[in-house]
Amino acid sequence: MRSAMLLPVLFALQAGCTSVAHAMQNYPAAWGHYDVCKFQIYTEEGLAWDYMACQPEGTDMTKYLRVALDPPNITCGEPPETYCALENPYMCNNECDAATEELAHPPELMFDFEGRNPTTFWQSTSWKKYPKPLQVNITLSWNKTVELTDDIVLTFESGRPEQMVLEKSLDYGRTWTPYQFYATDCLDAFTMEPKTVGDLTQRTLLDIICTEDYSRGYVWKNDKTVRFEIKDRFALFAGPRLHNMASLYGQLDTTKNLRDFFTITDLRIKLLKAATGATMVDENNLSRYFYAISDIKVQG
Ligand SMILES: [Ca+2]
Repeated sequence: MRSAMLLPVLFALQAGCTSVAHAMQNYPAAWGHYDVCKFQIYTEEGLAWDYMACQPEGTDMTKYLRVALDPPNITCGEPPETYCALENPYMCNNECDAATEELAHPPELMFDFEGRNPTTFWQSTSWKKYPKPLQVNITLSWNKTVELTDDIVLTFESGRPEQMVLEKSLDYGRTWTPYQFYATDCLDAFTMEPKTVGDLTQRTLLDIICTEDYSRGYVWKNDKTVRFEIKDRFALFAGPRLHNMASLYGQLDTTKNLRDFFTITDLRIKLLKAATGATMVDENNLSRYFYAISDIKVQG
């Protein structure tokens, strides 16, 4: 994970995760609760050795999670439903039938291998109980602690939600804290000033923000992703001195707040308002509004 994410310039070549503390008197035998690893880096002066906390490679954590939906019966297809397109209320050829494999959209399709065409996706029932907005919680649980090493990326097959909160738990779902708020209008939805990760500084890199970057109305055809920007926050922590990025995890290990921030046992995606693509909701055609997610990426 380090070579892929934390060292975009240095291109660390990790030479195995063997402890070399016995050979390096200037370095501790362990860095926090990690052994110390020796690895090769490219610097402006050429190849050099550096030392840092041993870490396993980052891996696709969606292979190991348990997913729970709330309400539990919110997945489409029981009974079969027909949907209209968000951008065209007269285009109603989207069918969901839980009993037919080709027309079913169960939650596991958020985590299968994506790359085929057409995409596979989970889909909710449509927003039929207007004016109560369709709200869905998607909880991902690992039953162990996971250190995030890359951005969390959600890909929405229909429009991106107009309001959403990404939350995390560090105690197996007993308590939750927000990671990021997402809305077309942050002030209106959450009484928060809209910000982007670019507004954060080294001093404020653990601030919880509301962003409007991923909720813009009709452009969803071109950009379907909603991100939580782990890498940008890591880069803020490492600062401009890229040579120091190699010891990032060693520093993280001794900086509890930082470490806790990037560590989770569970994630919760609170979908609070589906895409409407318009200021006015078409109350006569609520089958245009629903959530559909084709992919969730969590690396750790
Ligand atoms: Ca999929």
